Amino acid sequence: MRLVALAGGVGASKLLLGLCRVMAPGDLTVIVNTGDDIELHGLEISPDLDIVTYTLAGAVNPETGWGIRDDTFCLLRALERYGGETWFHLGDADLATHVHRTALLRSGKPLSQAADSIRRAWGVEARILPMTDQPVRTTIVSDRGILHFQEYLVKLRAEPVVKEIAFEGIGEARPAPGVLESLAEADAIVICPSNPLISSGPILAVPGVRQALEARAAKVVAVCPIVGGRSLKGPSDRMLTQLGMEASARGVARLYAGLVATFVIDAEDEGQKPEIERWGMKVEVTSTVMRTLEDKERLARQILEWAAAL
Ligand code: FO1
Repeated sequence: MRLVALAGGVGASKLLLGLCRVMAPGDLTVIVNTGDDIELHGLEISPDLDIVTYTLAGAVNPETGWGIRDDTFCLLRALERYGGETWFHLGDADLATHVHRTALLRSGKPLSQAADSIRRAWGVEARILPMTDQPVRTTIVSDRGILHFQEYLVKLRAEPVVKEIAFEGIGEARPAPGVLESLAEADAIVICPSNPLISSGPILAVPGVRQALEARAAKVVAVCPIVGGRSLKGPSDRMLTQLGMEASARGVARLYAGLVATFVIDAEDEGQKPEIERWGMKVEVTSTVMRTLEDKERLARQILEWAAAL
């Protein structure tokens, strides 16, 4: 089965790891959010692309879900002397990825080629595509001003109240090579359990992607990132609430109405199944919390079965 997955960072990569262990990884294409990308220390950093790559390579730091296992932080500590910005924790080995990507971009290569070069170097078989080659920046309009997404999330620990989310540059963005083609040709499409506002949201906002997904809606399975009203990872719950939406399976389903055939919710939210089904989606109920490798493989197997049934 040729599978395409739409992914953000940590939550998505857990499921992607499960998928790669229960299917031929070469049949998987991952379309990754790049709205979180940031330039720091003169380097181009693509956190979600790196999280997916390191996770599928078996190299991600298991304690954080981002960065490289057993990395050191000598460069960042040395930078403190000069008053450099050290709130974004870039490990030494991780920095090599950013140096390599930045060199490729500065030599005129697009981000999609840089991402491909990095995933090949890590021996990852699944295809990893950025949503776009053009720069898009997720910006948080908050009670503490206009913030880059990483400033909001990491520097200010998601404490500011979110008033609005903007994707700067989205009007000029075009789907990266392979994005529309893979969506059109996929046997099934999975929306990973990522934040619908700032992970799958920017991917769907790239001109042409939402329409491409709508055309394949009969083949789309989405996994809900909210369980019992709380995010599995990150600030999705509080962001939804602050923007006047419901932090629940129902609230996420409403955002995906018209895009999804099967919506996967956790057993804790089973009571919301009839209401979500009224929006024309089939609802599957299972345990969506992925703590162990077995959890990831079990959920991945179930998703493949539900996708095959579409
Ligand atoms: N997340 C943090 O909470 N703190 C960090 O210092 C941090 C550093 C970092 C470095 C490289 C990288 O690829 C990711 C990093 N992340 C960090 C994670 C990342 O910012 C977010 O989890 C994603 O952008 C959301 O998907």
